[in-house]
Amino acid sequence: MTVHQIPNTLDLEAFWMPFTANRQFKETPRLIASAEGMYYTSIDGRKVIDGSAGLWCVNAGHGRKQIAAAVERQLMTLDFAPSFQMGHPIAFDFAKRLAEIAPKGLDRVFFTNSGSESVDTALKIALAYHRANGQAARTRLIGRERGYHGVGFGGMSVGGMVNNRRAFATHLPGVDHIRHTYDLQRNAFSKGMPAHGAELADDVERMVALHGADTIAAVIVEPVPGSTAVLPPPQGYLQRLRELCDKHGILLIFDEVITGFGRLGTPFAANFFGVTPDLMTTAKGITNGTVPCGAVFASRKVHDGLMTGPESQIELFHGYTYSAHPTACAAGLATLDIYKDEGLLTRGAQLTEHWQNALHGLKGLPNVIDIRNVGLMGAVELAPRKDAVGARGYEVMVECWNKGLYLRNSADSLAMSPPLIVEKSHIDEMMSILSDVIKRVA
Ligand code: PXG
Ligand code: PLP
Repeated sequence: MTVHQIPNTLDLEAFWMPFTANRQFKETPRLIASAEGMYYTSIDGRKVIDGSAGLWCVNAGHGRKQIAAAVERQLMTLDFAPSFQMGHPIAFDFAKRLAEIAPKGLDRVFFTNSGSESVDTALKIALAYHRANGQAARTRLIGRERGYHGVGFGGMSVGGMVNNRRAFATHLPGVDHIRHTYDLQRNAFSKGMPAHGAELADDVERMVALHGADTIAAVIVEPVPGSTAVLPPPQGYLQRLRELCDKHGILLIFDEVITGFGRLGTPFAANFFGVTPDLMTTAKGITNGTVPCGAVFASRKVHDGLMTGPESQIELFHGYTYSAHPTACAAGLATLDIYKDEGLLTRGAQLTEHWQNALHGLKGLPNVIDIRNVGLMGAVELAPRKDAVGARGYEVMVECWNKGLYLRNSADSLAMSPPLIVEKSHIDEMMSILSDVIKRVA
């Protein structure tokens, strides 16, 4: 296997890289110099197609001048404004525009700076909501195995990816997890939503039997887990989860940090699946990945449930210095304009079939044990090597980079989700590189 090697003229030591094998990377770095449209350019001048929309965030493609211009204009006009007991107009404009495209009923918007902050915010809102409504005993938070909800203590606690938890022994108390829905035996090579597993939602009943419904504040799930390499929900699963949460007075939180802003060919996964949560967390695509920003969408029930007490009183003791940062709002408004003008929030629907066929065309290649897809998300699962889980996935990822395709590997799963400006020819280019690499490396 060749590993992309550059002359080590840059000093890479000081930057402690996130979610990276630092020592391995610094031996054989993969450095990106620029990006335009669907492509990165590496520092040695190679074009690399962006198969994962950056980190699932560059939904309108790279180098959008309209966003850059809006950010520059904003920085020159109002670089910062406090949002605690003060306001600036475009924050309200941005929230209103977001509310207009949100799933029906989720039209109250709380700003954060990232997916992790959105998750911790939503969990805190859920706790505060129950307390304000006379149910202060509802403090338990239920996540799901194999879930990813960012890296704050809240998100880590409800998350269910073992590596993200193991080193940090301390979690929030009173957290539990329902079972994940990945079932290779029954559902391998499903196209779209798998047929089996709706009954796994009944795990909520197990939580209720074990802990008592009156102690449970919220259930949080990704409608389609992304970080654990794209696990489309079984048919009927999310509907059942919604019914059970309603039955037991539990708030349902959809973590749409990845699935939000058009990734499934609908504005949000809630639209795609026809299931509306009480709270919805977003980030990433909200500014096309340009300026850090996140937002929690709340139903009127939740929002109004907290607008109680004397009017002079702060209703929610929560917020970030950079909540509704002017540059994030400017970037976000320009992003929403692009999504609207180019129809990007629904464009994926026209490409889903081509995407599905192209991905499933990899079936039969060596060591490919599963292929999954929904909307414009997809994953190829490789069999782990004996005694070296993740090695095959990592080598394929590196070799794809060398051959001109950027994708994400999670152990031996390869996850892809291109910018929503993708053309069929780009999809074919991605699959052609991936197929060659799997044949040689896997
Ligand atoms: N919730 C979900 C569902 C996510 O996917 C977060 C919360 C946290 O967002 P921030 O902005 O704090 O990173 C995420 C982030 C990958 C990958 O390749 C996924 C994420 C981030 C980086 C890489 O799987 N998801
Ligand atoms: N740490 C200190 C010492 C602070 O003063 C603040 C905010 O004022 C924070 C942390 C939180 O920072 P942020 O609001 O950017 O999340």
